[in-house]
Amino acid sequence: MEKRRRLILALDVTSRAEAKRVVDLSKDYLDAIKINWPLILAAGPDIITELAKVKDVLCDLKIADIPSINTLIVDQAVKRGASAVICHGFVGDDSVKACVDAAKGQAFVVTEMSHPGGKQFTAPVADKLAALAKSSGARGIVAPATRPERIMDLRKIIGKLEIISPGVGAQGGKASDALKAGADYIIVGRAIYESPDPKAAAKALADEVKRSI
Ligand code: O7M
Repeated sequence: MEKRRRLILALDVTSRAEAKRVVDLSKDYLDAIKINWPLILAAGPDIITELAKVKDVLCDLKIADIPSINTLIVDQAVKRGASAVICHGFVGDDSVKACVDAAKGQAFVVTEMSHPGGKQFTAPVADKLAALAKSSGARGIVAPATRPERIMDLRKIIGKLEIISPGVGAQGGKASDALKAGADYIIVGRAIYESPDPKAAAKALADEVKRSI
């Protein structure tokens, strides 16, 4: 995954045609595309392969199962062209290690989630989840743009691991705040794909990124 534009599109649309439209309009401003269950279920897993021809694809399956099943899931995603996967850490170090190994290190571990409910169960253990990401050999963590101060705290725990940060735009976070707090990439969905002009929305974010790094 390139680290030039620092912008990852969360492509949570539910048709192949809409996915293609949004990607065509925004791709010049992206380093990667993150896909989640809505698009995979709507368009089928071949969408991973299709999008991987355009940009690096992060498969956000938020994998959270026993190690043997995690391995099978990651193998399927990688076989279809995923550059990286996203897994949960609360399932424990063996489950995370299974993802990291199957993805050859290209796994990100979710820590404190960005939505209000993220404070309830994930926030109290986020530091431990970040430490687990580090000890498991993961590529990085997912940390909330809605709470930039937590990005700073988590950075202290993970050192040079990467931080990808959702919550910009529709959830109220600001790209500049997340990047200044130490995020390597921002993840943005609705603020781009629900915009009447996804190209202009992606460009505005790219400009904000440039001003912030
Ligand atoms: O920009 P949005 O709010 O439309 O979309 C945010 C995306 O980031 C969406 O795809 C979520 O699944 C994802 N996300 C969060 O919003 N919060 C989190 O704490 C974690 C993620 C995520 O990407 O996890 C990997």
